[in-house]
Amino acid sequence: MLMRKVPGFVPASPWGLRLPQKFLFLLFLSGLVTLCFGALFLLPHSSRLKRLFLASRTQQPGLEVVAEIAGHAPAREQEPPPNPAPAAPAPGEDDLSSRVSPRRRKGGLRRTRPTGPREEATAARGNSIPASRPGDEGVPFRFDFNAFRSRLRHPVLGTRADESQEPQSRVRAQREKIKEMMQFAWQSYKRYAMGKNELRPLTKDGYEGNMFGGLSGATVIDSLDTLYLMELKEEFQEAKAWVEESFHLNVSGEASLFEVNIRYIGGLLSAFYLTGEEVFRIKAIRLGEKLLPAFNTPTGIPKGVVSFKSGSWGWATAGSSSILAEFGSLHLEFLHLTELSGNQVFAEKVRNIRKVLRKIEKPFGLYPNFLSPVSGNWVQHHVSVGGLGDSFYEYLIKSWLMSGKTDMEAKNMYYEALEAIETYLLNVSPGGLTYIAEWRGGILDHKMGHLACFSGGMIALGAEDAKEEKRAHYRELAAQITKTCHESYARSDTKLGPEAFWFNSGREAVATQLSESYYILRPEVVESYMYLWRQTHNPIYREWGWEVVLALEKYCRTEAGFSGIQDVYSSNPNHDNKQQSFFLAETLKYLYLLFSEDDLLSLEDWVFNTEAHPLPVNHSDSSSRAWGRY
Ligand code: DMJ
Repeated sequence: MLMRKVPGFVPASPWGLRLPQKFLFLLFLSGLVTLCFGALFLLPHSSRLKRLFLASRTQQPGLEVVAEIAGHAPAREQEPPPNPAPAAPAPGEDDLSSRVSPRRRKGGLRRTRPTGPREEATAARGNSIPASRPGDEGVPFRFDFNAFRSRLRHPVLGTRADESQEPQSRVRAQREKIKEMMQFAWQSYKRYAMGKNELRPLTKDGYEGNMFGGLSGATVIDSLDTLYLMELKEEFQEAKAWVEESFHLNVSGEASLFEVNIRYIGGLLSAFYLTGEEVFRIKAIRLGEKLLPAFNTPTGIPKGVVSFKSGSWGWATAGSSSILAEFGSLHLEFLHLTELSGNQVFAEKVRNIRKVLRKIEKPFGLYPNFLSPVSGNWVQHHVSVGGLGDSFYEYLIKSWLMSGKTDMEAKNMYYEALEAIETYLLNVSPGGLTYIAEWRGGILDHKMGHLACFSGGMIALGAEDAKEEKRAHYRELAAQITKTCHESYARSDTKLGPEAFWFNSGREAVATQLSESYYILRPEVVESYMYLWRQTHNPIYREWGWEVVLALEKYCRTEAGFSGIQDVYSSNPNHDNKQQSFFLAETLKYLYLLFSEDDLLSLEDWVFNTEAHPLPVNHSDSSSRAWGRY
């Protein structure tokens, strides 16, 4: 013993210490214990020691969702530290499952969810998040990506048969040209606006807009799957790195529920299903959770605007009606959020929307564009297959297809709605052009918006599952509507189509005023060309698609990216200084698919959300989490 070797030391007790010395020793010992315990609180989040000792203070992820359903407001997210250092956890640490409390608690307890970039990066490395099915408490959720991939009927990127057989074919050169356009659009964005929502090519800077509640990088997220399928590998890695390092969810603005869903959630979901990279799955789910307060209305029909400031009920201030195309275009993404999280809340929210719509009386079987989320009644009788109504119909037929043809409710609603549209809105002009008019309480506006031109593709897509006696009719209807939309392009000086075109006073398929003559790089017409090509293989659709490519190059390409134009009837149009993110997500993707083999993102395996982000068809058995109830 050390003390026996000290000269002059006389032991005074069995422990060999005198009273003052004993006291000093105890004081030292208690100081040491206090120091060690206090240090635990100063350790980084990732510390194994901290998890071991403080586990009981950590709450179960996902509980804020439970609290929200119960009407409690989620806790305000913390701001991230400025210039946070990248997290460097030990191998095996930071799996979200390791932070799951073994017991679910009552009384509005909340987990500490990843908020800042550091926490998000940490969460993304984990491969499991907690399940929220009854009986699954504490069981970490895992999505079996390999099992999902093994169920696909075709390789994601196809077999590329034409390239091996016809390496120098015209179609290959056309496809390469479209790829070059994507590369140019991406590089311009990256150079002048990386991280902003969209590029302004004339002023060579970025633009955030006011639709995304403070979220940034819409172009990055919208581009991921297009870059991936075009095999622009370096660019895809740049986009992915930005999502990992710079896509932060701790924002507090007011956002469009619809736009965030179709662009961000849709883009992240697709990126995950294409690559299996966890960062996309985790961020999609976290962002999905941030959208849930929008559903806190008396009917459960979400308001159009969601406040990311936690807990606020924005619906009362956001106007009294919700828009059909907005609350009707959540179904595909929300089912996949449930599929990838195990959390039924997402699926329940959209099933409730369906239920409300199913019950409510429809004038002549038509769905008006505005509904009160408070009373659950239609607000006015304006019906449109263009803006305000469009993607609601699209999501019905795609819900049927995405469910692996088990969602009979969606199927019936789609064909019933289409019958009503045909009966009351469909017209043929004196010049023989078929178009879908807009309906205002029984009076028709004889116009079609550019947005309505997606309907050719939708009707083609739905034709195959219609009643036998209607199939040929729907194929023909799809072809006629698509031809009309092509006419709206062909009758302009630029060979690009206006925002809206009329069938009045002897003028057909043209805009009648300057305010409707602009083209903002929209995809709907080439979207229909793509579906009609896949259905018929009629070369006319590739010819028409190529006309669009040439027109985009001639009138929309600028030194620093692509821009919309203000007047399609001018041979020297002014630019609008905006490269819309949907140009990279949709327009270029649909063009590329039009010049590709049918098994590149085969329609047997994938449905495209309304922002052209591919989501997989459910090929699994009926026990699947999101589709189990059909
Ligand atoms: C896209 O964001 C989506 O296609 C949406 O459904 C309608 N508008 C734009 C493209 O025009």
